[in-house]
Amino acid sequence: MRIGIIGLPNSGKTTIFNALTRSHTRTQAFSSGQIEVHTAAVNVPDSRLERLAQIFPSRRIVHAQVVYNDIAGLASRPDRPGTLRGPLLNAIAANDALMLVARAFQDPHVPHPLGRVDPARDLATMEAELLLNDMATVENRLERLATQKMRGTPLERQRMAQEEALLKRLWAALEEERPLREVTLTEEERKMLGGFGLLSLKPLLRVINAGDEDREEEFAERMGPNTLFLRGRLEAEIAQMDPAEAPEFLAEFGIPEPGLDRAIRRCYELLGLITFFTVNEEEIRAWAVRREATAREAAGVIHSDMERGFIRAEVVHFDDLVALGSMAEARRQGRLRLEGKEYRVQDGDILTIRFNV
Ligand SMILES: Nc1nc2c(ncn2[C@@H]2O[C@H](COP(=O)(O)OP(=O)(O)O)[C@@H](O)[C@H]2O)c(=O)[nH]1
Ligand SMILES: [Mg+2]
Repeated sequence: MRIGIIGLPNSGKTTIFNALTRSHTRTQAFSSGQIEVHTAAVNVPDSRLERLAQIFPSRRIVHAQVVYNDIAGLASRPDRPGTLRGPLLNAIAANDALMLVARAFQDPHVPHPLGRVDPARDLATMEAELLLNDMATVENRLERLATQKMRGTPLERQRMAQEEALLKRLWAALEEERPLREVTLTEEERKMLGGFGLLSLKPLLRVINAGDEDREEEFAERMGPNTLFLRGRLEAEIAQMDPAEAPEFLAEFGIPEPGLDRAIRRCYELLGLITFFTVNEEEIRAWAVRREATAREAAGVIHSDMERGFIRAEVVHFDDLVALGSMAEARRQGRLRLEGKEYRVQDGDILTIRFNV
């Protein structure tokens, strides 16, 4: 899973990137406005892996991973929103979800590109920029279709007519200032739009980057859906600490759970992801798959050969295995089942895929 961190200059994107990835990327009070991308992968915390390691000793633990991209350069002139092109558009479009950072911290030493701290306005500004950008993308595509649809085979013309109808629907939503993620689309329509780099189609997590002394309650009424409250600088400092010392600081500042964990959990919810596990002779591993995925789809997350050659899955749920203590006991009690390709994978399932190639 790839998450793009975007926001106005000086909103604290790099600070939050550091907090969420335990990185040490330099932050700067005067942004250059240049396109700049920092990338880091982090393990998805999941204490069930450590528990499984007690049942299956001397195996390597492999976490699922999230990749964060800290992307500078969007809305470097918020007074004059532009249309994104080339590398910046590609850098944003390459993510599965976007994290939009809005500054809420006050600091006279850090200039605000719009003069005054106002996170609600900044979120609106940035979201409008994503919409405008999608309008330009849809418009370009419609113009190109208008000239192309006279040509081609009947089948090609039919496909282009379908695409045109779909794009007109998207255009209507954008004109009403509705982001494309609110438009109901079929799987097939999503595929059709896959390569277009439509930014408002991506799941969006809004992040309020507050000062060290701010409290979440103060922002409660301004926090819309899919909004995460983070004290970026504080969280970045805690993320650099010796893990043994961190709990005391978290308690002192009333942070129930580090931002790193909370952000990932919110992204899983936003993207509708669940976790399943595999165990073999060498490793115990966690994987992410969309909720409602079938056993066959889950196999495809591991390897495309496993999806193609899928025969069946042996399934035991983490809770059952932990309660019974071993695979042998789970088998004896009938909790280790054989499931077919249509089985809906549950969060916490441990899967062994049988397949042939
Ligand atoms: N006081 C305060 N300063 C912050 C906070 N978050 C970021 N900053 C400062 O704001 C400036 C810009 O931060 P940076 O993360 O580089 O913003 P970016 O341009 O969005 O990547 C830096 O000087 C940071 O130290 C915060 O929560 N509180
Ligand atoms: Mg930065």
